[in-house]
Amino acid sequence: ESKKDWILMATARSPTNIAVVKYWGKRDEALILPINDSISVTLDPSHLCTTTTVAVSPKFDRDQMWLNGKEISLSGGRYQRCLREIRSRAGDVEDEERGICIGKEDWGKLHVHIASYNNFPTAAGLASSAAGFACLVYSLAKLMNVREEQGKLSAIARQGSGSACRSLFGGFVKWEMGKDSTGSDSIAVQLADEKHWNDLVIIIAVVSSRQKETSSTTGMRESVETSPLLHYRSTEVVPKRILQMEEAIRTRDFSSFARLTCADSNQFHAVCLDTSPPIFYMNDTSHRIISYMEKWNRFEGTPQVAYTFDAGPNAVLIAPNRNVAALLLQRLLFYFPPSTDTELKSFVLGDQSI
Ligand code: 2P0
Repeated sequence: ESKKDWILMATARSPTNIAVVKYWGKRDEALILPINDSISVTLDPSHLCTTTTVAVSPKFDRDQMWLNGKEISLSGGRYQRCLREIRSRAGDVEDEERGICIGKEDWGKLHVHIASYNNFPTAAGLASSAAGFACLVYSLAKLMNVREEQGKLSAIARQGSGSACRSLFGGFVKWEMGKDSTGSDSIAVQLADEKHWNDLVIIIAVVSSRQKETSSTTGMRESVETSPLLHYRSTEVVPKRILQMEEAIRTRDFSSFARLTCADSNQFHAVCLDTSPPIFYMNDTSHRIISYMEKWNRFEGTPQVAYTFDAGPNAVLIAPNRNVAALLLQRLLFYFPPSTDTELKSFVLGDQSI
């Protein structure tokens, strides 16, 4: 057996996250620095997650990556930046049993193979870049023995995709926009872990699995360039809303949490409409879901469910507990029978599943 036959691997799994105070707009496109803070909930890792295995071997002659079994190009700036940032922080790795010894100076000469899988259909129109880059950065850091705090790793994942920095933590997570021009303080911090409020139930109604027409990256660039509402939102609205949301999460105040979540989703889509040319992410079914939820909440007097929509028509619905979630599912199935274009998926925070 040749001395060059060894291979070393690491595997990681990262869930996606759903923003309740949204990130929309960059102040630095290359470093992916946002114009406001954002807050998200990380989903249970058994749903909507990416699993990535990274391997290193002296036999590999170039970096290569496969997504769901199909080779994809690593030549994009975002992949290159993540790889470079991790390599520059690589440590020594020793496997005495197998006689493998990699000094930190060796990592620049070694190539990696990356195999990544999403446990949900990529075509389902659900965000995959957040889980994907979080998982890539975390698995590479493990392989290369990078001894950085999770916050530092989040700043690297951020350079792959902004929302990815928030998937490095479970529970409720804040992405602090930071002040620094290098992005060193634009990092994710955990506000509360996944046990803090684990009776919340998140239901994702897949309204359409069509690929969105305007990518988030392009959409937010156009909003920054043309929307006066976005400027007002990022300077006047979000700073206060972040404080209120932190308080609602800390005290598990579902009414406030739901009001803030819905208001923020609606303002984000208002910004999209305020962009020139306007961007439409929601469709008629999305609007019908909002009307229905608003009616239900108004009828009960206090919010029973929160809704939020990202850069697409799919609804993310949050119920305070399993009883309300069951009622919600029942009603959704009545108003939007699965024979139409709405497909229901349920996701639960914590271990249980309905
Ligand atoms: C969010 N979205 O906070 C917001 C809400 C979509 C709507 O983060 O250019 O894929 O890679 O930084 O992270 C989607 O944007 O964009 C997103 P890039 P990303 O979750």
